[in-house]
This record gives sequence, structure tokens and C-alpha cells, in this order.
Amino acid sequence: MRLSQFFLPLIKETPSEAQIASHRLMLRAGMVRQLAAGIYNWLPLGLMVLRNIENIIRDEMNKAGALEVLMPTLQPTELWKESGRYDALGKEMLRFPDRAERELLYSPTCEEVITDIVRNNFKSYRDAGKNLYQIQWKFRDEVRPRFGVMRGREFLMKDSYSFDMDYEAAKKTYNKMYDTYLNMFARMGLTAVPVRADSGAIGGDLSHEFHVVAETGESAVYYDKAFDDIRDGKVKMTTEEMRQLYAAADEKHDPNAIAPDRLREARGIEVGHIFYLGTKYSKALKATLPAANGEQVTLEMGCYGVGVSRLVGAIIEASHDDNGIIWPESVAPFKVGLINLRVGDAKCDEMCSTLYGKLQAAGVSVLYDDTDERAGGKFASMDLIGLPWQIIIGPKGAEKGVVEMKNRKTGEKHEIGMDEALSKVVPPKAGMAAL
Ligand code: P5A
Repeated sequence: MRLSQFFLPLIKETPSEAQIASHRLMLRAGMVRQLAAGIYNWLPLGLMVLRNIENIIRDEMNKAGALEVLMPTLQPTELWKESGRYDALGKEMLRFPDRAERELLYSPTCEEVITDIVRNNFKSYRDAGKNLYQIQWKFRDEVRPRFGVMRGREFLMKDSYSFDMDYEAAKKTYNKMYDTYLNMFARMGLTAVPVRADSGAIGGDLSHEFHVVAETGESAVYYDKAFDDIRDGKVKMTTEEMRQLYAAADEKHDPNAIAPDRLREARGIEVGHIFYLGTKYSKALKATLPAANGEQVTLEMGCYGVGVSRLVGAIIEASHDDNGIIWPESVAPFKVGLINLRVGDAKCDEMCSTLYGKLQAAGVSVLYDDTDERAGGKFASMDLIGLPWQIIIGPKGAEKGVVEMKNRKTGEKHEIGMDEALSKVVPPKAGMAAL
């Protein structure tokens, strides 16, 4: 993508409405714009990151054997009367009549609808064991939407729902999701701490929240210091070992359950939440299946949420500096920022075009700054949007056939040849043949 043709409305000043780094940086980097309180437009750069996050989630859910579906954002209220939750969500649930005066709601979550799908379409115990997920917009009329996409009113969620024949199978599914969540967050460059939590309006009696530790987090979390060691790369642990470690949300914290010298207290951003639901919804909505012996069994459910749009903010909270965002490669909107310091200089233009072409041919996503802005501005913009690699080409280097390569995260800069620069960013197998 050529910057001259891209839509990247950067902001130099610090936006006054933003209280935390991620919100400030998402506005400054031209990723989102607020349309109304807690409701955001996603501009190209922001949407690219959102899609990358979605794809990691999709990949991990598919690997875990879950099946993707898509339910509508609008629902009739009848199912909520049947489940007994019509009043439970109060004003958070946005309700409105259609032209026939039938009441609709904008889905805040989908336990009712998915249970309705299952009761109407699963026929026997052979259909059980399925985990159905979607990545879909939700609406919750939060009293205090804030921190940009972190606590929005409209937000993107990955929500999945599992249906098993008995407690043992449901527990297994729950544990599989626990493992899947740790993998998916790790792939986004995050160490999420899974803390025991209350299940609130969703229900059930076993639940974990997954928290990214950050000073700006809205929740207090308490956990074994081993989680910090895992994050810092000092210790490796299996998820089974992690399950044994102490970790609790505020309402579940018991200071007597952990040695004081092991306890860490921190602020966390909740990026995921999993629940063992038991039969709360299946009983109310009569989702039963005949077992092998013909007996009708009420399904054992679980539900599993990920804050997809919130993750964009959470990753920035975990990875930025004074100059801007530092994207982990797996979610970066582009892998490389190519900076032409002297547009119009024949040598610079030619070298940039060659590199741009080779990167594209090798399948490396690249944003080519081909604008005539001054050097200082180009460096600042590229640092702000946080692409993992910068390749800088100026008249002096072009003369010698060398480029400057900068790693955004470490700040390391090297003057190197064009082929060496390519070999740093082109993945070995796919790339070399294309060169
Ligand atoms: C789980 C899937 C549920 O809704 N039902 C379906 C369950 N859980 S939850 O904890 O209420 O939400 C799941 C995740 O969604 C994110 N989230 C939000 N993100 C941005 N703005 C909001 N207002 C918001 N509310 C919830 C969180 O990451 C949460 O863990």
C-alpha cells in the first residue's frame, strides 16, 4: 500500500478526550473515530488489526474443533422471557419496537438464541459435544462507556457455546477452551492471567476471566508471581500446571489461600471470560436430547467470550512507548514501513520501487511512504503507527546501494544491503524463491 493512496488521518496533538494511552494512540494513529458515546467507526488501519486478531481467534477456535456460525445482531425478546433473563440485564439491554410493534433487542450476548438453535436442530446424543462460535457485534448500553474501544457500547465479541451430555464432558470442553484462550492470547503477544471469577448475569458456578496486566486495567487481580515469570520468559509451564496456580478476581480473592511472598496484586484488562453454565439455559429453554438408552437428558452448557475490539486497545496498552504503538508482528497492520526520504530523487525512487515490488511479490505486507513530507515527520508517523520494521532509504544510502533498517521494538538500526534487508522480513520458505 502506498501511503499517498491510503486513508490514514494521523493526529499530531494529544486528543483531550482520551484518558489512557491506547485510546490516545488509536485516535492519533487514525485507527478509529468516535461516532457517538461508546460507538466507533473503524478506519482502514484499525480494521486491519481487528481482522488480524479475529483471524488468530478463528484459527485457534477451529483447531479446538469449534464450528463457526453467525447469528443476527437483532433478536426478538420472547426467548429472553423464556429464559427468565428479560429483566436481569435491565437498561444495559437496548430494546425497541419494529413497525409491527414487536419488541426487538440488539444482542448483548447469545445464550438464548444458540440454545434455541440447538433445541430445534440437535436430534440425539450423537449431536452433543459441539461447540458453536461466532464473531459478531454486541451492544450493551453501558452506564459509563470509556477508554475508547476498551469499554464500548457497541463492541465485537467472539462468543461460543458448548453443549455436552454430562458434567464430565462439559468440564473437558471448558478446560479445552481454557487452553485455547492461553494459546490465542500468546499468539497476539499477550500473557493473559486466567483468574477465578464470578459469573454474574451470565450464570453458572465455574468461571475464569483472562486478564492482561496493565496499570490502566479496570479490575483488581490477585495471582501467583509465577505468572509474571511466565510473561517475562523466565519460566515455561504447561496449562495443566498453570491451572494449579492461585489466581483470583477481586470478588474471589482469599488472602489465606496463597503465601504472602508469592502473591501479586495488579490491575488487569479483561480480554476473555469463560463460564461453565450447567443447565441454566438448557433447562429453561428445554434443550434436551435422548441419551443412548433413550432417556431425555438436559444439556450441560458452557459459554466462552473474547473481547475482540477490546483486544486492540489491550495490546496497545501492553506494547507502546512515548513515540507510539509497537505492534507484535502477528497482529501488525503491515509488517514493514518503507520510507522514501527524498521522493523525486531518481535513485531513491528507483530503490524504493524495487524493494516495494520485491516485498509485495514475497507476500510481505508493506506500507510505502511515498509522500513528500519532511524526514522528521515521516519518522514520527512511522513510529506512531508502530509497524515492526522500518526500511529507510535516503539519497546517501541510495548512492551506495544500502538502506537503513530499524526494528521498532528494540530501536536497533543497521545500515545494510537491500538483499539483507529483504532476508530479515521475508519468511524463509515462501520468500526466497519469489526473489
Ligand atoms: C461469554 C460469551 C459473555 O457475554 N456470553 C457469551 C458470555 N461474557 S462477558 O464476560 O460478559 O463478555 C465477554 C467479553 O467481552 C468483552 N466485553 C467488552 N468489550 C468492550 N466493551 C464492552 N462494553 C465489553 N463488555 C464485555 C470482554 O473482553 C469480556 O471478557
